[in-house]
Amino acid sequence: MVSDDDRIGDPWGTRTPYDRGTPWPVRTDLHLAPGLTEADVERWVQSASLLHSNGDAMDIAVRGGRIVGVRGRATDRVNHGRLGPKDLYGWQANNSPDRLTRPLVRENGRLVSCDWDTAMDRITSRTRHLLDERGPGSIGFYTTGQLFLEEYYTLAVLARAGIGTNHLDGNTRLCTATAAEALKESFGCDGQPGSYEDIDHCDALALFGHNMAETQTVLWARVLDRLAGGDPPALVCVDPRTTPVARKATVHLAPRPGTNVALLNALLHEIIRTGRVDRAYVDAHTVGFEELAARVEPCTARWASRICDVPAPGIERAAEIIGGAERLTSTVLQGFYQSHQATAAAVQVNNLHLIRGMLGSPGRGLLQMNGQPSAENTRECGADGDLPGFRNWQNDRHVAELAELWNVPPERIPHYAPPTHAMQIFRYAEQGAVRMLWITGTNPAVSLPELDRIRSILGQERLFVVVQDLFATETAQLADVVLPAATWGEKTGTLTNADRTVHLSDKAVEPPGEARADLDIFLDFARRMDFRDRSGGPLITWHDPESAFAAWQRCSAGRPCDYTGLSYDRLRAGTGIQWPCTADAPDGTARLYTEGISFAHPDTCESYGKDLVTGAVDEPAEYRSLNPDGKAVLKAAEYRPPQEDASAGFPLQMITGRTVHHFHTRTKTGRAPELNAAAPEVWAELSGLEAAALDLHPGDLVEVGTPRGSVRARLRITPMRDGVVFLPFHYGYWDTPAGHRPAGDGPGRAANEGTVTDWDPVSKQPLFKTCAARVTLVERGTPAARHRTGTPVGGAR
Ligand SMILES: Nc1nc2c(c(=O)[nH]1)N[C@H]1C(S)=C(S)[C@@H](COP(=O)(O)OP(=O)(O)OC[C@H]3O[C@@H](n4cnc5c(=O)[nH]c(N)nc54)[C@H](O)[C@@H]3O)O[C@H]1N2
Ligand SMILES: Nc1nc2c(c(=O)[nH]1)N[C@H]1C(S)=C(S)[C@@H](COP(=O)(O)OP(=O)(O)OC[C@H]3O[C@@H](n4cnc5c(=O)[nH]c(N)nc54)[C@H](O)[C@@H]3O)O[C@H]1N2
Ligand SMILES: [Mo]
Repeated sequence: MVSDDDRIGDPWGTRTPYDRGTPWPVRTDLHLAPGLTEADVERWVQSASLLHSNGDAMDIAVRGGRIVGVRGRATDRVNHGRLGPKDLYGWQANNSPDRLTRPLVRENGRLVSCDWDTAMDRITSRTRHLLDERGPGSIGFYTTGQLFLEEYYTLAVLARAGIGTNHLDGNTRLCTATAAEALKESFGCDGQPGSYEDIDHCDALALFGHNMAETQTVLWARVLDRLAGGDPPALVCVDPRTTPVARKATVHLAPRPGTNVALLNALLHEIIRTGRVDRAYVDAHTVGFEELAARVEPCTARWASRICDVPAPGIERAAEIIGGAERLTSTVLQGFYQSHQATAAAVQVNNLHLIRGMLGSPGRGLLQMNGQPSAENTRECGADGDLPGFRNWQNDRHVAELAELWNVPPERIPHYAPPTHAMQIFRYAEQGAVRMLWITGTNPAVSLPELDRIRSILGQERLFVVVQDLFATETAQLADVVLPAATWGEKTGTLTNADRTVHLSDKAVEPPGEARADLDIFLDFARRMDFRDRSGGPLITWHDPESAFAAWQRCSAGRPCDYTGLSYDRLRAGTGIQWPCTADAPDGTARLYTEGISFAHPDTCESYGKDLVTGAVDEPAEYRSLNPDGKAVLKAAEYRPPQEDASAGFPLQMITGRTVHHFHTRTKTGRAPELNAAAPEVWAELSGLEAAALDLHPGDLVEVGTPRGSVRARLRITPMRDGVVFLPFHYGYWDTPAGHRPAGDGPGRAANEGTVTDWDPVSKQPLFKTCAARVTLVERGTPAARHRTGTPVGGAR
């Protein structure tokens, strides 16, 4: 057992070095409430992390009916016992005294507590009224990447076949829409090609816009252990900031935000120029090479160095590492997905792997990462802008399969257009076409771009807003009905991490007060609405997590994300299991595409593809003629400059992101004392040179303004690109003295006051990492403030 002494200051814990191709050693991390030892724990209940997408398995410690700690599961394939700081301390939020314990309804402008019947009656009567008066298109659902698989599948069936609306999406739109889209563009279908074990085998590791050290601390510990062992991999980092990843990199490229496509085109150019292409692989498994080669032909390192403001020799060096690797593993995350030309850039990483034949064997791993713990399930189950089981909305046979499974006529399932994306659902609400919005497990009043607009949409009289959450969040405060939800540790369900590992999270304790599991709330709604199938039986035939899982297994059968070989019992046997898991592959599947490309055939594929620059949807016939045999598609994209770039009035570029100690809008981590104390207040980051040019010093109170809004924050000087300001997006208003943001108030605290309402044309993911800004002095810092904010908290950065 390892001591948990200072996992705030040292998020990754002690090193357990290992050599290439050997197993990653076990290290079991533990944290219990003060004064308790393992002997005091009455029960250990198996679970997995709900505070990132890594899927770290753990046991929850229970004593006296309460959660009193966590311990990493040594037998699990993902974390080999380790836990990160958010998991070690974050469970305390479950026990927080300000959890919602009863439903609330709005009466005379105020939210007042009520019983479940009253709250559910309000929802069902409004639903019925809208269905009669305006039809199913007046009802929208906005869900999350933080519920369980069983809950998403139930929600997808009740929304798509019960209500019959096309307006169901998740905050996964803000998170991993681009991962899904990039996989669909290259491989015809979503599904993570690689495995975390590729980290154990690779000789080169490239992280594209991924601050893994802070956002997947346990996976980063695995990388650190490889770096400390024999035969370590070369590390390439692409990030405008000198993150802890950059500090360990063999080559760190710090491009201007929004120029990822130019950089990647230059890397592809160099690899082709230096003859590093695996022609046999390209010929056997791909289409489109000639077009790609022609597109990147003019994209020399020198050309890219001018656009990205990165020295050409650095680009050449990175290309040598990537081009020379025998076993290349790459990860991609929000520095690509939330930046300009998101899908186009992420697809070029797929192209790097495809032209080098770096797929389907140990160490040849491509990881288009996820962010949220169950974002994968939102996508699989069709609770986002996809149909369940990675089915293709443009393929009538796929829609007919769902109709048969649910025993409804195919016309009941909307497929006249792509499932509506979240930004469009909010637009419809703004215009008055959507009149009811049911929000589960997400806090858009802090996490969506341009918050003044979001608050005014949610605050409209004519829009009926339902919010299902643990706390009275900024969003809940704008709701008409608030439903108190149970969460992790208080309900049972499964969740699938970024490398397709399915974990079971069991119920350890009762939820507080009258809070209920999201699954139970959805089932109750379906019952009250009396949704029927075509034979007059109930549309939803399951009644608890395990029966919901079985229903999902039937839906997944024969699809890429096939769960038919799994069961709750098997998931209780020691480790999570990677899908597809079937009778033929009972132990799961480490890597996809071990023998060529499997899901891109026109009859099977989830998507026929889109234009990478405009996002225009390709027709089935186009796809069939381009890719009749279902190979991988090498899609080229030209670089286009960002729409909103630095200008005279707003001379800097603003990027936003995360810190190791907080999760999103801090509803959980802000209530864990150790985590909150480590980063209690918003700050802004500038490079030393940039700060000097603006005559600013660490600890100064500054205003970061964009054309849409502004934030006040203390300044930190950190090593990063000049010309860029960074804001963490974690801070909202629930823990300010007012508890909310007063209307018409001046500068705020949330980074999204200033971000832009714009999205990638292909994945529709908002651009949280590309807009123009200015930084001005509000008040000089005192020496104390300087000391507090001048150096990064806890040594983590
Ligand atoms: N501690 C912590 N961990 C988390 C979360 C959390 O909130 N806190 N959230 C989870 C979730 S949902 C997600 S989605 C992931 C996100 O995980 P990450 O993607 O690792 O996190 P971010 O900080 O959003 O962005 C990563 C990096 O992108 C860089 N970047 C910004 N603009 C550009 C650009 O134009 N080009 C390039 N190349 N890089 C750029 C930023 O400098 C930043 O360091 O983390 C997960 N894990
Ligand atoms: N500027 C900027 N904005 C961003 C990003 C960025 O990098 N920069 N990143 C984007 C990304 S990647 C993401 S993922 C989003 C995250 O944005 P949000 O999803 O809005 O953030 P969270 O704070 O995770 O909100 C989750 C909510 O669900 C509640 N909750 C937790 N567990 C449960 C449960 O079991 N049931 C129910 N019903 N509720 C539960 C929590 O209390 C919380 O209120 O933010 C996006 N916004
Ligand atoms: Mo995310």
